[in-house]
Amino acid sequence: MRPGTLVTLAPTGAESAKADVPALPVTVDEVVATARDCQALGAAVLHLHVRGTDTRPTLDLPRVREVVAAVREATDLVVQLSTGGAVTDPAEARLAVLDAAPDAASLSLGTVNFGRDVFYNPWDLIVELHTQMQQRGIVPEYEVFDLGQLATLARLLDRHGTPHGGHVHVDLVMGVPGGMPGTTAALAACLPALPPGATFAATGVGRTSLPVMLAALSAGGHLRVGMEDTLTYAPDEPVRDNAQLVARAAGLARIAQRPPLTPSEARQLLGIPEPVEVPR
Ligand code: KMH
Ligand code: ZN
Repeated sequence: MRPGTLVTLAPTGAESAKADVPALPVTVDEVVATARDCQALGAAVLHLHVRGTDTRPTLDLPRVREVVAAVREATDLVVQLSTGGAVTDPAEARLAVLDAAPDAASLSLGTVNFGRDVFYNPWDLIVELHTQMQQRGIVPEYEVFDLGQLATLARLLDRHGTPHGGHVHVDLVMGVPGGMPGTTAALAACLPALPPGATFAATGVGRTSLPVMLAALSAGGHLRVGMEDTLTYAPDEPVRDNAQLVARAAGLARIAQRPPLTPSEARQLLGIPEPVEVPR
């Protein structure tokens, strides 16, 4: 496979309110338009948190299925549903999003303080998500908020086997208040703890977005960007839209001489089969 960068778009998240951030895509049409624009700019994977018609985060299954179907119809992106949800979501509802049969899903590897909240990820939930994804043919992206969670990943793979698709892909989520900082030193500390053969992406929350992106590229890593994590493009300059963030990431990937992977190449990398062709 050619050297390239997997660009994952995380357009919405569960933390920001539409009233505070009008550019946040929350309706089906807004999510689809964002996904389409960002695919054209170099995104290959969509990390998706769904919002209800009231614009608030929801794990309501019919709504999740509706958004997944709409994105699939309009784009070729790998659809990766969040099983992290919002900090208030119960474990059962987070597991139930797997019923929407995404290509991939996030799997957070440990409990972490999340600002003033706690993002709750006990061992039994981690194992349940990992096992259910294996059984359902869903490829996990392991979300790592702190160095010790990579030891949890090693234990998980050792005790419960490799994920569906056979490839381990990790996203280092850096700069969450309560997790590891978004610094080159923290990213470098994670590298020796990655499982053999694993690939990694990195995401820097808030003002750590740019330094984490540069550190990840310099270490051969992939990128996740989007308004889930970043609402300020530069000091005193709010992000205009998700496309602005994807364009910057794709540009840096080209400068690094590892241009963005296509969705098809992303599937190859992650061990996800091509979707069944639906005429559009
Ligand atoms: N919304 C955060 C509490 C994930 O999507 O898997 C958790 C999160 C991680 O965003
Ligand atoms: Zn997320």
